[in-house]
Amino acid sequence: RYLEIDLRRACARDEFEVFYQPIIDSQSGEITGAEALLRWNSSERGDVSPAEFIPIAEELGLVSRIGANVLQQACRDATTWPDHFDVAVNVSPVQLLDPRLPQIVAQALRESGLRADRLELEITETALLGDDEAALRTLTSLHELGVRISLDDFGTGYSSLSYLHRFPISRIKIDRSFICKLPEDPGSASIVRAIAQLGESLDMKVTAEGIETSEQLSFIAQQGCDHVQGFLISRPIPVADFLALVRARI
Ligand code: G
Ligand code: G
Ligand code: MN
Ligand code: NA
Repeated sequence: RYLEIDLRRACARDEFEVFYQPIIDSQSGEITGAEALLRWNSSERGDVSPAEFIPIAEELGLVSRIGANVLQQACRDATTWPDHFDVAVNVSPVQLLDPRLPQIVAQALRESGLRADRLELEITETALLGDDEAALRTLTSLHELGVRISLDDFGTGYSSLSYLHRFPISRIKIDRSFICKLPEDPGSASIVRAIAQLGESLDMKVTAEGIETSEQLSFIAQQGCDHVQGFLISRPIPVADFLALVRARI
């Protein structure tokens, strides 16, 4: 009940933390960066999933503020990583339509000193649906800053594939619903293969999400997906644990 009240209080008290899920190169197995995933440990409710509170933050007009904090934190954290590592930050559809987003991103980069090409913003196909002129303007500004845009949860939205060449997108992230039945399910295997080929022919990188088994990892590596992430490699973890993992693997 009254998630709204708790969420406003959480913003004021800054009860959020950014976790990181490592992303590896599918061929070499080396860590190449991480995806930032927001965590809310509420004093009243315990852990609340962003899948639950982000939609409410959007309704309440809090998502740009929460999102700006995630961007600042992620950029700052990434400056403590090896300097070829990337950091990916999720951007909600409402945030994408906020005309201040390019300034917010530019400020996070300036204040942290992070190179723009180390930051990747993950958007969903849904974000490109409504007012796509506004989305195009924003994405063009972000692209001009030097940050990269990736298409998250690919294959689950109502995407017309025309988006892929109209918008400055440099990566496709295959949704984990296509990964979870691999390698046995022939339908999933065909879809994954097709998306990998689509990425290659459009000169986009491809990441497979939700890798949970070594069989899935080897299948994906054979299909030409560039990067993978999933519980097999690591769950999302606090930044200190991410750094410890990185050091342990070097
Ligand atoms: O990590 P987890 O499974 O709890 O994430 C659930 C959902 O919340 C995912 O769809 C993920 O993209 C989204 N999410 C996680 N962190 C953020 C964030 O910082 N901003 C936005 N907009 N969404 C996020
Ligand atoms: O929508 P998005 O792709 O940003 O969602 C990321 C979410 O997926 C995070 O909440 C993360 O916890 C979850 N996730 C990451 N890897 C795995 C995995 O291997 N299996 C499952 N079930 N969820 C995962
Ligand atoms: Mn994501
Ligand atoms: Na996804």
